Parts: sequence; C-alpha cells; structure tokens
Amino acid sequence: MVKQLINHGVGDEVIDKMKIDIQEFFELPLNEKLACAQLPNNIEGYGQAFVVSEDQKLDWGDMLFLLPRPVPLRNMRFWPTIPPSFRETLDKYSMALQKVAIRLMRLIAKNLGTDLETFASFFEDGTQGIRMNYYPPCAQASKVIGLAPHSDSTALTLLIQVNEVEGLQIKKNGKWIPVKPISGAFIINIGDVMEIMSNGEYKSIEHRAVVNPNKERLSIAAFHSPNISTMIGPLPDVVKAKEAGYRTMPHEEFVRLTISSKLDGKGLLDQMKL
Ligand SMILES: O=C(O)CCC(=O)C(=O)O
Repeated sequence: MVKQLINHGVGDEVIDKMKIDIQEFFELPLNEKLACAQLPNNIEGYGQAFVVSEDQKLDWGDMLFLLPRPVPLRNMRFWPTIPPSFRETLDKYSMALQKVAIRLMRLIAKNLGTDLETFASFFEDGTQGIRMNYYPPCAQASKVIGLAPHSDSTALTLLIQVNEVEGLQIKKNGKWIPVKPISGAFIINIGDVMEIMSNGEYKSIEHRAVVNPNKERLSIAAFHSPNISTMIGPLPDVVKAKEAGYRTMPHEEFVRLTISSKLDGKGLLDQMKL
C-alpha cells in the first residue's frame, strides 16, 4: 500500500473546484481547447506529453500543462478562459500547493541535516508546473499507455487522481504497483532534482499511467523545483565526506536537458550520474 498525504491543510473546496474546472475544460469541443494549444518550442499549453519528434507514438492522453510559478513569468496565453472561473481556481490551487510543498521541503531538509532556511529559500520563489492529464477510455487498453514510464525531472510532485478511476502505477522492485485513488489525498512523488540535491538519499520514483477500457480518467500533477538561479547538484553539506554521485549544472541547463529528453524511465537521471 502506498502512503498518501492527508490533513495537508488544502481546503476541500480548493481541490474540488480545481477538479470541476479541469473536467469542464477537457469536455469542451476540440476547437475551443485548441485556443490554449501548445506552440513549437514551448512546453506549456494543451496537447500531448513530451512530443519530441513527428514520428513518435503518442501516449493515450491529452494534457494541459501550465507554469503558474514564479507568478511574474506566467504566460496567460495558455491559461483557459473557459470555464470562466478556471484562472482564479488554478491560482488558488497553485498557491495552496506551493505552501504544502515548502512545508514538506522543510521536513526533508531536517531529515537530510541541511540548513532548513537555506533549503526552503531555494523553493520560496521556486518554479511550479501543473500538468492536468485526461485519459480517454480505450477498448484495447492493454495495447496503449496513458503516460509512459518516467520519473519527474523536478524536485517534489503533489499528485491527485481526480475522478477515482485507478491508473497510476509506481515501480517497486521491478514490479508495477497500482496506487488506489483516495479522495482529497495527495500522492507525493520524489523527483530527479531531489535525488540529485540529496545526493541519492531520496530516490526519485518511476511511475506511469495506464488506461481504463470503459472509463475516462483525470489526474493533476503539481511539480515543484527550486528557483531558476539555484545550481542543480548535490548539496555540499549533504555530501560532506561522501563522494558526490551526480553532476552539478545551472538550473537552466538542466531544464534544457529535460525538455529535449523523451519520457524514458529514469533515463534523464542516468545522464546526471557521475
Ligand atoms: O496520471 C497520473 O496519475 C500520473 C501523472 C503523471 O505522472 C505526470 O503528469 O507526470
């Protein structure tokens, strides 16, 4: 059984409204959703996950990916105006989840024995991406994949399964384990950036989404990373006497590496290992 976070302080009304608004968005006719369509060389907008070539087989799902934080860098061009409450709803959701993420970062910092304030400060004006996933049913569900196996390239993800249709699976000891939806609970996924910063003390988790033969499924993943000026590499006071197990590089360079890689298990992290 995978543990999930409850009593996180995010109001039911904030989560429920987010679920309603994203469901309404995905129910719109295609031409209306295309008002927020992805553009070449831009990861935001409505479309498919990690399209890196014309020839690749796409996953069985649509998504809307937005970067709500840092707030001054929001690109409202991709933010839906239908349903009319969408922007306000996402704004509230984004802020509430950022707060939970920072509280979790402090606990992780304590556990790592690194300075709480310094570690939390990396995330105070950090980046946050929110991917809203819609997986239509597929009669031949076993022949498709909703979202290919991957670990998140960010630090910490707060994920909710929106409509209680099972589909998320995590890889444990080489086996895929289903994660049961629990209403109002967040699944906390460790991402590659956390594995790197903690010098492997925290391991990122490989996961995927499978598709249901009869029912549509929705999920919302909120990815949190340090601010763009933070170097991505093992924290010096975590490494101490040990060898650093990962490369260090500017955050922007790390993001470029991420964008150019197709979702491929923990492949991105392998490129960072020393
Ligand atoms: O649909 C899910 O449960 C998984 C979503 C996910 O892993 C992602 O958006 O990165």
